[in-house]
Amino acid sequence: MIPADRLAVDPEVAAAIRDGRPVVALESTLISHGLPYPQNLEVAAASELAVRASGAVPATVALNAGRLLVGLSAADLEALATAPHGSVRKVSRPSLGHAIASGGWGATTVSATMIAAHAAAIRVLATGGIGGVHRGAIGGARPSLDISADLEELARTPVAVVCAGPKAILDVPLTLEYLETRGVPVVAVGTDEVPGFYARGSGIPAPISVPDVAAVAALVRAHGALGLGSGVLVCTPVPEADALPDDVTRNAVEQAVREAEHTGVSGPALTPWLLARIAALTDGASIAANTALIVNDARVAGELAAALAG
Ligand code: PSU
Ligand code: MN
Repeated sequence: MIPADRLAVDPEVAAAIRDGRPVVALESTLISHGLPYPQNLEVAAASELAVRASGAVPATVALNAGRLLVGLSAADLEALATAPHGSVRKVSRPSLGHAIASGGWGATTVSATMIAAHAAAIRVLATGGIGGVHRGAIGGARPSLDISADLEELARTPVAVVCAGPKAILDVPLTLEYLETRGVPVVAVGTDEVPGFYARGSGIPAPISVPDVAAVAALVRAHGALGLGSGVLVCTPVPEADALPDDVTRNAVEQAVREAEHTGVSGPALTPWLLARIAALTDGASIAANTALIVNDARVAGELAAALAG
């Protein structure tokens, strides 16, 4: 458990949690490492508004001066979004202790945001796309074994994470296998396919499919009541109007992954590198899809939190 002196919960967020009103945690790595300025700041603000429009209180999570902040001010969001490249750490479970000890700003990935949310008794989190099993992680001449800490966190921390599917840069079938092995339910809302991040579909049947957010809430409640300890991965497709054409995505992702191999970029730097490269290869079209799906996820997460609180 995170000690109280390492956790700073914003007063509005704390009051909502205390009163049993709906709250949604929002991760911040997509602000510092996932999107360029000014789109990162726009999407952070729009996500908070989308959560509010759904009747919940937003709590963007980050780390500063040795404490996990649950709920950021507008000035905090701006500081994160405009920080010079490389000055904000990307913080996940393995790097959380070091980041706290070192001070300075840190942006939380899904795994670190889940830890903070759980410590603050927040049950719902929104992101763009979760991390997962990277292409080439398993098999091939030299497997990288690059598997996101997000997956292990979902296996051990009871928070519902709303996303638009695993990121398209990943090996999506292996990511789903990993989640199944580790006991994480993956539920798609309003579609039979696993949502494909930039695209509405992935061609992969969803392990669980439900018609609407009310049904997700029933699943999350039942899963939680069993005390199994794991989270739930909720996948909702990018809005139709904002989706990227399948061939555009496929070509850009394949080229970016090939270039990453040649360049030798690896570890926590890999995902931000790939997202930035895909943005360049698609002339920014991927950024428009990414921002739209993030805000949509925040909206759905707000509805889910409201349904769980009601
Ligand atoms: N969704 C996005 N953009 C992002 C991320 C999610 O649309 O940048 C971030 C999340 O913070 C997620 C992280 O936890 O990418 C995964 O990084 P890695 O593959 O290094 O675990
Ligand atoms: Mn990794």
